[in-house]
Amino acid sequence: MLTLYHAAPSRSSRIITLIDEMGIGDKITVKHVTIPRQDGSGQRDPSNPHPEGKVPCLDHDGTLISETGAVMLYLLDMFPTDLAPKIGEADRGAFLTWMYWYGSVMEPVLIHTYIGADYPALMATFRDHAAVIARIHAALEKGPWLLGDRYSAADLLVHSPYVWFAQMMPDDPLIVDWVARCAARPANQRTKALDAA
Ligand SMILES: N[C@@H](CCC(=O)N[C@@H](CS)C(=O)NCC(=O)O)C(=O)O
Repeated sequence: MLTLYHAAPSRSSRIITLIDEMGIGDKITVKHVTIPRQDGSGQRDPSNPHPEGKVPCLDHDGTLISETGAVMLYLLDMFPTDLAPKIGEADRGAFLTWMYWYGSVMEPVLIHTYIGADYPALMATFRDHAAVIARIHAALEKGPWLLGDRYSAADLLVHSPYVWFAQMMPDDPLIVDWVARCAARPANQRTKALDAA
């Protein structure tokens, strides 16, 4: 049995969108939990099994999967669709690179940039927002999606912070248009409506 612990809206909203895109809503139970919000509202939910009380968290028959990228890859491997290249397909390496780069480079860089943290060690480890933008821009020059002709879960994940962290949107028409294309997808719109409700 698969159970997703979700707080609306949050990083786990991307898993709701993925489930919708993949058409696997009947295979997963979604449990709504509360989380402490940065505005001081909300609180940790004792029913959420995530070790730090965060979302998303996926429970598969007692095994917990956390970290957005890992939850996405787990579902994409379990229920293969066109949303991800399969093992052995040409784009699999590029796809994995985007999925891991998002969590280990892009999100940290966005947060460091937003709070104005400017330390040589951060730059050496993660590079900066200009490097993040350059990487996305280079892919979209071949676009319209990160993997070229094919929309994938990498687009779903990588575009997302520019929607909820709009002040970080770069002044780059290629990226602005791509974020708008991703956000306009029906599954994204449905999640937005559900989160609002
Ligand atoms: N790196 C994690 C971050 C998860 C995360 O920070 N989720 C937020 C919601 S957007 C949360 O649960 N915050 C509650 C808390 O910090 O206690 C991921 O991508 O899954």
